[in-house]
Amino acid sequence: MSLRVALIGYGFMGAAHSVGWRQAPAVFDLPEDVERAVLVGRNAAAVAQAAQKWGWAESATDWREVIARDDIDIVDIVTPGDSHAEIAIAALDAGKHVLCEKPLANTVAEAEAMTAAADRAAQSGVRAMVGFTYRRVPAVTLLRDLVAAGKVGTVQQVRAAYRQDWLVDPEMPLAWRLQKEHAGSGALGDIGAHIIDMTQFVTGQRIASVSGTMDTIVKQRPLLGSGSGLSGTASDGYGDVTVDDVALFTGRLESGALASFEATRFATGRKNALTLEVSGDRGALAFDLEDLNTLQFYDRTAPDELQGFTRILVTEAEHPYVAAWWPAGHMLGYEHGFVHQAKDLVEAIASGQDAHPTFEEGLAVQRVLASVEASAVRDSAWVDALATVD
Ligand code: SOE
Repeated sequence: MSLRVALIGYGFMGAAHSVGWRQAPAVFDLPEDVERAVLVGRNAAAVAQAAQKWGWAESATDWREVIARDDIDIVDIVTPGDSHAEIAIAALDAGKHVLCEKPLANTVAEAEAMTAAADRAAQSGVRAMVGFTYRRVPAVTLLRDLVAAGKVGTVQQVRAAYRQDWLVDPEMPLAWRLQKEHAGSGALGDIGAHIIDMTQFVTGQRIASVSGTMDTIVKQRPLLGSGSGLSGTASDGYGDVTVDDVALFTGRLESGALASFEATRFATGRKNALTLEVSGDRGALAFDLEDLNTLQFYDRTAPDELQGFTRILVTEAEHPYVAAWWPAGHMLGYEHGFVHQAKDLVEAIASGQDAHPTFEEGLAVQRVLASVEASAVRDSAWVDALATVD
C-alpha cells in the first residue's frame, strides 16, 4: 500500500518538504510507500509549474476539494500561519494524517483547537505532527539522547540563539512574515519557536516561566509590489511592520534551571545561525547549525589532562538516521531534516505510535511564545508559560 500526500503551499517550505517526500522512500526502507499526489496553491499556473518541477502527480487550487478526496492519506501544510488551524482541523476531521509547519498556529486558542482536533482524530488512528525539523538533524537527536543518558548530569543551564540578518536592509518589502495577522509574530514565532522546541526536546522539560523583551527596529517597510513570499520586490508605498524583529528572553525549566534565548533577524552577517548549549554538573554539549555534522562534548569526569571540548563527527552508522545515508565522514545538510521528518511520520502512521512533535508539543511551544509576548508588554515581568492563554 502507499500513502498519498497532498502538500498545501509551494514556497520555500514547499520545496523543502517536496525533497523530504521524494527522498524518504528512496533512502529509508519505509513500511509504506509514499506518493507525491497533489500540490495545492492559489495561483494555478505557478503551482502547476512547481508540481512538475518537484515531481507531484497533480496540482490543484482548492485545498477543501483536495481534503475531501478519498485517495489522499496525508495533508502536509506549509502555508502562512493564519491558515494552519482551518486547514489542519478540516483535514483531521476528514480522517487525514497531518504534518503542519511550525509554529503550530498564530495563537494559543488556535493551537488548542488544533490539539483537540488531533486528539479526536487519534481515536481512529490518525496522526498529527508539527514540523520542528531541526529535531531531526542527527547531531540534535544525538544531543537529546546523550542528555537523556546522563552524559551532562543534571542540566543546570541552557543557552540558545537563532540569528538571521535578512531584515537589516530597510528596503526589504513588507512580506507576510512581517504582518501579525498572517504570521502571528516575527522573529519570535518564526525562529524563536525552533529554539524553544529544541530546548524542550533535548532537556525533556517544559519551559515553565519566561521573562522577555521584544523590539521592532525598522517600523515601516515598502509594500510588496510584484512577486511574493520573501523574494518579492518593493512598491512605492510604505506600511507598518506589526511584528517583532528581535526577541530576547529568559526561561526557567520545570527543574528551575535557567535558559537564555535570542531570536533575531537583525544579527548582521548571520544568515541562519542557530546555536544550542546545554551545561550540566557532569559535562556540556554544544550544537551549531553552521557546523551541523558535529557536536561538541565536554566531559567533566575525564582526567584533567584530557579536559576540553571534544568534536564528535556525527556521521557514524550508530548515530541517529545516519546508517541509511553515506559511509562515515560523508556529510549531511539542511534538507536531510525534511527527509527524516517524512520517514518518521510514515513510521508513526504504520506503527500506530504518536508522531513527535505532536500537536500537544506544538501547543506547549505556542504557550511559551504567547508568554514571551505577554511578558514583553508588562516590562519583562515573569509569566507562567505552562498555562498561558493568549
Ligand atoms: C525563515 O526565517 C526560515 O525559513 C524559517 O521559517 C525556517 O523555519 C528556518 O528553517 C529557516 O528560516
